[in-house]
Amino acid sequence: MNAYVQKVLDDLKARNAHEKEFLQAAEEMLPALSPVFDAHPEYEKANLLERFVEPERVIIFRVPWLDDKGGVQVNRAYRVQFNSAIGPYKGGMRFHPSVNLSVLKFLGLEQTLKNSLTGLPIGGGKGGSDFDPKGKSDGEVMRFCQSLITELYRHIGADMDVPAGDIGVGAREVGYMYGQYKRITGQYTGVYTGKGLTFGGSAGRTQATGYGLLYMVDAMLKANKLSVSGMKTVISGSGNVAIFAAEKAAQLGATVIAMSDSNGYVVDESGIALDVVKEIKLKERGRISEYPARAGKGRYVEGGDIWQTPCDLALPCATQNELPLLSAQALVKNGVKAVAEGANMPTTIDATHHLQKSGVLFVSGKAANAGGVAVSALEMSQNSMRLSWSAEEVDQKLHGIMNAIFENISKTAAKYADPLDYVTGANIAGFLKVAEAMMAQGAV
Ligand code: NDP
Ligand code: 2IT
Repeated sequence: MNAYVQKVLDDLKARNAHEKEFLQAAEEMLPALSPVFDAHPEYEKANLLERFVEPERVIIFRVPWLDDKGGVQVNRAYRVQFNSAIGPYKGGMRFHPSVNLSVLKFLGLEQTLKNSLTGLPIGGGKGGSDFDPKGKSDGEVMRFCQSLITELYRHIGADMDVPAGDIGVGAREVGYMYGQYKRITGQYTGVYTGKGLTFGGSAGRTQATGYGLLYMVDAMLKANKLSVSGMKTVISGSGNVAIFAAEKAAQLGATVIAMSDSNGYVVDESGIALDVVKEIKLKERGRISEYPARAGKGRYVEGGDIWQTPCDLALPCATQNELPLLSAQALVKNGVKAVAEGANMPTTIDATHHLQKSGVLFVSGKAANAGGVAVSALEMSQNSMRLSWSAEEVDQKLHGIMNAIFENISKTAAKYADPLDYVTGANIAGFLKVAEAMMAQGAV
């Protein structure tokens, strides 16, 4: 590893010893950037990497809200404004009990390179709260969202910082947050993406991450003389990303045989009935365990490891570190051909290395799941122009963006590493643009 990169990584570990997810993301990313620093000694002179790994700003605040019994509840919320070199901070809000500063810093770091890879002018940010939307009434979720924005509104703006959805934040939550922003500021601007279609949302945003993931997989498989068609596919999660990944996979001729939630997974060798999953998860906010009874087929496994299910294509679309080494070993043993990350950092570092070493095609989240934020950037453009594009137009642009990302990461991989090392390709390609913009804008 380049000595300067090593030194920055060591310092980062010493200064943030308790932030394990953030350090994991940095440990995956920084070593891959070594050839960039070998080639650009001026970056080291400008202490570019020290600046890059430190978020520009972190906002931490209290969110008090009234539950249905009239009691006051308090949660903690954050916005990590990571990097604005190439555009306004952009990235989702996550509501999940596991949210803490480390998780949001890892997500902000990844988002910065992901957004760069889209080719669109968006910087990196991420936010969220340890609020758990599960089991809360609509009214409770609304009051929580309103209270959160009563504080956050002063830190965001269409040309400053544009949040969106992530785990636990979908159209309902975005609607409540956007409504409160508008109420307080009196401004009808594109300050959030993932809005409802009646108030400035973009056609195709709901589907974008999952569809984009499959466009990426399709491009990668074709480049390696393989095809999605006929592939037995396992997809973890059953939220926004997983559901629309499953939809596009089936459209491309794959058979999706397993999906999950945080309690367990279902296996249906005849092909998951996605309309049933949508009904349970999107309409009723229910559990995947209901699938066999509702679909009249398939079986449910409580707990367990979905990756033990033999498949050709594995798409982790739930959360970070959900695919550890043992799971990767099972996938390899069962003959998996490709793994693509719909979630952010779902595969641990040792699992990633095992898959790559074993000849499995692997594409990391910052490239593979960039379709969501790419269509968010298209939503920002439409809002600025006071226009709306059709679902077909947006989908065509999304497809073009995902193909361009694949071309960029594979060319970069070939130039700096192994032509099939799309992980290094994505890290370097994403970083180069941010680095150039940071250098051009001066140090302070
Ligand atoms: P959702 O909230 O819609 O769905 C999340 C899914 O993952 C649910 O099935 C959930 O199960 C499961 N899950 C969440 N946390 C855990 C956990 N700790 N252990 C096991 N399963 C868990 O979120 P999204 O689909 O939007 O996000 C999924 C992933 O994709 C995240 O990593 C997110 O950062 C990433 N992503 C999302 C984008 C988007 O546009 N939404 C864009 C790019 C990446 P349960 O219901 O039981 O909690
Ligand atoms: O991780 C991600 O890229 C997202 N959650 C989507 C971010 C966005 O601004 O659309």
